Amino acid sequence: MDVDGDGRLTQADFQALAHRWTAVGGSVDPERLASIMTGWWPVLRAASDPGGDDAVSLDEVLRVVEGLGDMADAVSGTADAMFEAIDFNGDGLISCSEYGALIETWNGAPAATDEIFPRLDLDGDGHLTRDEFRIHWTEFWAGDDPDAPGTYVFGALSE
Ligand SMILES: [Ca+2]
Ligand SMILES: [Ca+2]
Ligand SMILES: [Ca+2]
Repeated sequence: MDVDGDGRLTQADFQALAHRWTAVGGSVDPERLASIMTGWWPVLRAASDPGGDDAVSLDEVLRVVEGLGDMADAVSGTADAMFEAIDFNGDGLISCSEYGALIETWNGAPAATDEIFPRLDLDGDGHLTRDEFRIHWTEFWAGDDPDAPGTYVFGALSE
């Protein structure tokens, strides 16, 4: 999420993310997607930046994730909106190549997904359903199991 790489989250990071996502152009309304992405910022700031310096550090983010609370709606809303944005052919499923576009949009650069996609595709039918995606997305934000497939929902971990 730290789009400008300065080690903290600010409103500018979320605006840049929203811009990336509205450029993707799947089946979702771009304005809805942008409002969901930029909508993370006030929630995150309210929950984690009581000092009010308009920036959120990694430690502060992790504290919010510990007690997800008000973030739960933002998290599930984002999962659905991303799913629709990345489902380019509108068949209600995410293919391996569509998943690759998701990872590229989040990270701002292409990344290999051939090894990760099969882990996320729980029933091995070659697609992620909306339910599969929600499971992984929620696991990423709220789960405690580092070996769960959802750990890789954003792609491979950095070395
Ligand atoms: Ca930043
Ligand atoms: Ca699709
Ligand atoms: Ca599947």
